[in-house]
Amino acid sequence: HDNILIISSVVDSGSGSNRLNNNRSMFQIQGETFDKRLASVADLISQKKNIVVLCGAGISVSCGIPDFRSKDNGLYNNLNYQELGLTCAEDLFDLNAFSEDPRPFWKFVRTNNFASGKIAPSTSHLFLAWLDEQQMLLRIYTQNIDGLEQSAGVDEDKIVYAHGSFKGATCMKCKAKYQSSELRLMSKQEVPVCHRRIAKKGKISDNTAKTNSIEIPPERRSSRKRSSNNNSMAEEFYPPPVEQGCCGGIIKPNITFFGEKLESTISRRLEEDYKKADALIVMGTSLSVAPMSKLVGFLPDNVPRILINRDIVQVMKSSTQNYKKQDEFCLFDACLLGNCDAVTQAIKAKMSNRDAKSEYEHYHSGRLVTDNNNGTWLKNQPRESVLLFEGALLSAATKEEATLPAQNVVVHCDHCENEIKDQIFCCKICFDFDLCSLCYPKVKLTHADGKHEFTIEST
Ligand code: CNA
Repeated sequence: HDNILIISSVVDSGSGSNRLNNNRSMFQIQGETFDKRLASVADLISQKKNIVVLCGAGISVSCGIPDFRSKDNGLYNNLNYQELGLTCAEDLFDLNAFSEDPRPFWKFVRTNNFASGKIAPSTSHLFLAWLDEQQMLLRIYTQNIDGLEQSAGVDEDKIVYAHGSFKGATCMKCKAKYQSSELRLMSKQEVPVCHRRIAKKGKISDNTAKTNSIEIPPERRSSRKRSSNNNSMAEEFYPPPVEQGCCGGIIKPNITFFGEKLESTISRRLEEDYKKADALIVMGTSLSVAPMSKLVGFLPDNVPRILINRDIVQVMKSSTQNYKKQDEFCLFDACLLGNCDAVTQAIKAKMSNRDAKSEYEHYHSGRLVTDNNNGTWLKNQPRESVLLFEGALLSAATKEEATLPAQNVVVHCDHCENEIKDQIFCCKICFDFDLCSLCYPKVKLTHADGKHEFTIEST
């Protein structure tokens, strides 16, 4: 699990679903009209006191921060990576690429004001703050690194930054910690470097040598190939000069790059929340980055799951952690497809029982998916559970775009930290705990006092 895993595309699961077929208690969207079905979703949310939210880049798109994978405006399709000095857009958040040359990343951060603290939260962020105010929110697991949930007013304790945030930074060399206010100033430099004084005599940064390049163990290095002939910034990177006696190490914001471990506290927190969660709202995420994508399958089956996204997304059943079985999918109890700002505004209006026209006009153009009979419906998601809002994209549900996710999965043993190359022993209880065949025999006895069962998978 240790690395963030990329599952490249949404998958169509063929017929049937675990949740529907097993007759588990499932929330039914009631009503013949769009308005009644929306009210039904709003009613459901209103009754909950411990809502878990899993959110992603989509909720910050209206703040001017592009997501990764949207075909129209997403970074992966639109980033001028060559101009930045990268081989591909995915390298922007790749630890190996950053360690080789942090300039593209920092240039991107400056251009997009990531560390500036100047970006205002969206209606969707404010909706989350409102849920918190109503004491309905148990936790937000955000994959976003922009910190806008907190800017919107959500209590800090209610937010888990699954992939870290710009609220702090660390020197890669001496591990000195920097606060967001310091990071804000430092991020104006081409590459922020550590200005902490070195206490004792030792290595002092020398700008003629790569003394402050980031050290990452070879096994964590990405296998992605880089071209040698890229572009304007392709000349060798040397750390900027630093004052004598200062560390000079490269500063890395406290965000999780591809190729890095997620903090184990995230899994522990989720395991605690498991017992309390009474609803799950998934917002603005393609669910293509594991392990967070597994949260949807991890929560108990009787927890209603609501999707707010431009398109339908699906994930594999994660409790078995079986990435290869096509037929193990979780379905959402309701899919509210469209721009999440319009959707959240509509839900909030319904929950507040307000019918002022101005509140309604954002979603009065809303439709039931049954009104939209174009194309073959390929997803398992029952049509009656899908509501369409402004900005909805149905193509993923009606076009056979992908059948299987690319198995670009790297799993590391939670004990020895080596990459698992053969069998993976996955804990059935923990959110994200895997062992290799060498560690399994000894660790299974100590892990949770030997009380947790494991399943076996092959890589
Ligand atoms: P993604 O894979 O790019 O998916 C975004 C999803 O949001 C897609 O399914 C879109 O259809 C949907 N979407 C886009 N715009 C809207 C909208 N206005 N309303 C509703 N839905 C919308 O991004 P994920 O978050 O799933 O991937 C996780 C990555 C993205 C994390 O590691 C993040 O760090 C990373 N990321 C974060 C930010 C940020 O912090 N704002 C920006 C870009 C990428």
